[in-house]
Amino acid sequence: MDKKQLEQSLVLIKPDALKNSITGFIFSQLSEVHTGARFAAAKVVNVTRFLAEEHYAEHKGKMFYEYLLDHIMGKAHYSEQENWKRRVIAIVYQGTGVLNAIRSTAGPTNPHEAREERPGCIRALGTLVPVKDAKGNVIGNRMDNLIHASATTADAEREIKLWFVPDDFPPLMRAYETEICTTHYYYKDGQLYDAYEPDSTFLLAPGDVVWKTDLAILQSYARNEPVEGRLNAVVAKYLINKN
Ligand code: FUP
Repeated sequence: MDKKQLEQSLVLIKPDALKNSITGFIFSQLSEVHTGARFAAAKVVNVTRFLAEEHYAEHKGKMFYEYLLDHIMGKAHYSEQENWKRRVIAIVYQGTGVLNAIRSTAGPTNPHEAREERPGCIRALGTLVPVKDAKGNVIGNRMDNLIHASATTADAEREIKLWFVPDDFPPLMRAYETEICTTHYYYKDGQLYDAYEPDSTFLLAPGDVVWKTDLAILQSYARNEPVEGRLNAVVAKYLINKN
């Protein structure tokens, strides 16, 4: 398979789409006959703050950041009593030109603009929720825009490696280089361990397939060397649905 056919995009079907039961519509819009996109991997995820912060790291500090996290974590759409419904469906699509095809089917980020500019696109079915300050003045909007779709090849690589381990893909649908791990890794409270610690989470064992770039980060951390990349971004996917 050549590089072009290996182009991949991360799509997240967000809690507002699940709550409004339009998952089937979204799958239909994104299907291979419309976009040329094939399924490469998929999972149902209860999104923790840990994962949400990594996914939206570029928006940290912005006015809407906390609302964005509440949205992707399902807190904006499901109460504490229904916290088991707080999920997103994470899908990796693959095919020539999938990044543009999916972004185009999704439509503009802002659902109001989507309705004006691209009637019929997925995000045209979304809504804007006003964000208010302590005095009740509207200071911005939370965009309930139903899906996330990777914007660029660099974003796609970062996002896919954040949400998925290589074993989530059929071997021939892995778009990024992998390596075989040769040591044990466990994680607890921001620290990496090479043997089990009480309350730590198991990450990897010898023989496991790992993204090459992730392994480089883990090895640098373990050796106390300067690290290019964030440990949390490596660890997050191994913590998915673990607690
Ligand atoms: P996109 O690439 O289309 O997902 O858009 P952005 O990266 O610009 O925004 C990320 C998310 O922040 C989107 F889901 C929309 C949301 N957002 C808000 O909720 N309020 C804002 O004022 C701006 C963006």
